[in-house]
Amino acid sequence: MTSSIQATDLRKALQVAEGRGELLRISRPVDPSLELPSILKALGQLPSKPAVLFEQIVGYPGLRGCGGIFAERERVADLLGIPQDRVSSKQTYLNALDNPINPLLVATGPCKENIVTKGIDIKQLMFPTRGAQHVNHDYYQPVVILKNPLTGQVNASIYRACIQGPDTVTVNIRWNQHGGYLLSMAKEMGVSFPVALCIGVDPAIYLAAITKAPLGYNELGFAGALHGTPLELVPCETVDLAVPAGAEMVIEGEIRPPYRLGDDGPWPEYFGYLGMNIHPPIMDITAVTYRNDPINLVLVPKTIPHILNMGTDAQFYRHLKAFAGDFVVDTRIDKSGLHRVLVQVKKTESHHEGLQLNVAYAALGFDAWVDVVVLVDEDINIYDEDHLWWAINSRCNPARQVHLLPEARTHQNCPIAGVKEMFNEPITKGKMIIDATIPWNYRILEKSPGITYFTQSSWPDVDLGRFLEKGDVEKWCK
Ligand SMILES: Cc1cc2nc3c(=O)[nH]c(=O)nc-3n(C[C@H](O)[C@H](O)[C@H](O)COP(=O)(O)O)c2cc1C
Ligand SMILES: [Mn+2]
Repeated sequence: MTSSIQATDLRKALQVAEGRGELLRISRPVDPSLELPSILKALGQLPSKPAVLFEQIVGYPGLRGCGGIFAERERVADLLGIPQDRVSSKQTYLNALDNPINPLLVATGPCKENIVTKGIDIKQLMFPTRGAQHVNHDYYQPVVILKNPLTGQVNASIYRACIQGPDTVTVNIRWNQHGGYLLSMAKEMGVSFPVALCIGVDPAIYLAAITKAPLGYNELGFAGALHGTPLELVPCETVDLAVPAGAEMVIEGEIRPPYRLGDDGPWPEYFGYLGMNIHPPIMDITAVTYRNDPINLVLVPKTIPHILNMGTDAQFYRHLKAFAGDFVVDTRIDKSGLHRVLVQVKKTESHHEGLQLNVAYAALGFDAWVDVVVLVDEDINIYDEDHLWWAINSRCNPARQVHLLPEARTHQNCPIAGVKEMFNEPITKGKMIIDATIPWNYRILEKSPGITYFTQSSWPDVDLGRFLEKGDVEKWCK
């Protein structure tokens, strides 16, 4: 079932989910600190995961929360108007990334229904969440809009915000993200760095914001291209930035000289561990604008999944295709909690032997977080964990086909490497290639004509209806 509504803001996205019969409305009061993420966690365990709208938030009359919007692949495809099929959805994504549509600046929009510039107490205006047990700060998960202080080039990404005071939050802008580069430019120039935190926006903006594009690329143009029309932006009230007109809430502010640092952490990081205590820059809030009865979209890693990494998936596919063409059949990244990538290759001639390892090296070069590469043949389903392990156990001789590589930079969220950051050591760990492809000489070695040592057992198809009683067919063959 495909929706005819274009999900160009969060409310339309919820309508699309409702139209698909996939919006769960919870009308009983829910405490946003720990109860709300716990409900997301429980919903995340269900075989088919709904989007959820929390209609009553304890302590916040009129405000609502939502989650789980991006938990199901089919729903996301519908929200973004992209194909269900994995390979063609990658292509659609890449076409949009390569052909961005610049946003359109309009005078005003729903996010200006309420404007607060005085006596701001952010925690009164929007409920935050703690996200998990043992967390002692309050957080938002906004789309963060920034500008290059020299060129004016816009950047959009998700960096979490942690409440520090009534009108201050930290923004977890790490030095190695685009926000970090731009902030260090502002620091060098000694100027204030304007920031807009957008809570509850169009699904395409969330997808674009977590997409790793080249520095200088405006992710908002990519979001527009996914819709096929420019995004509508409105100017901020107090800083020189423009934000999505349909945002549920926008928190405007500045990171100002002398660029104070605050306290954030632990937070339930995407790797599945409570993160470190860190000290991101403090943003002074200068204005808050919001729609009537604003809705907060809550994203807590490891509660209900989101498949927003489909963009990185597509970029990884292109990365390996560019290197090895048709030898690479399909790829899959599994960043969340595993830092693993899966690569399906097809050996069709003797010269292909060994090329799978070059592909694996290229995979390791995609990004520093790639720690494990698993190589499989074209008949292995990389989306089926059992099938993958069957290939690893039956086609990979670990003494020869597992390759351990020296330590190199990885992601700070991997605890066995990230903890080193606390001791001022490099965030490094070893890398591993698991080559579960059948070696070429084994692949072609025949026991008898047409039968190799790796020919799988097979049976002809049978129509059980010819052998079973009608009642048994109904009972067993549904
Ligand atoms: C829910 C969520 C929260 C995130 N929080 C952060 C964060 O706090 N800090 C960070 O550096 N990246 C965070 N990310 C990842 C970035 O959004 C992602 O790496 C993005 O590509 C960065 O954009 P940039 O390349 O423009 O810097 C988060 C992603 C998601 C989905
Ligand atoms: Mn960027």
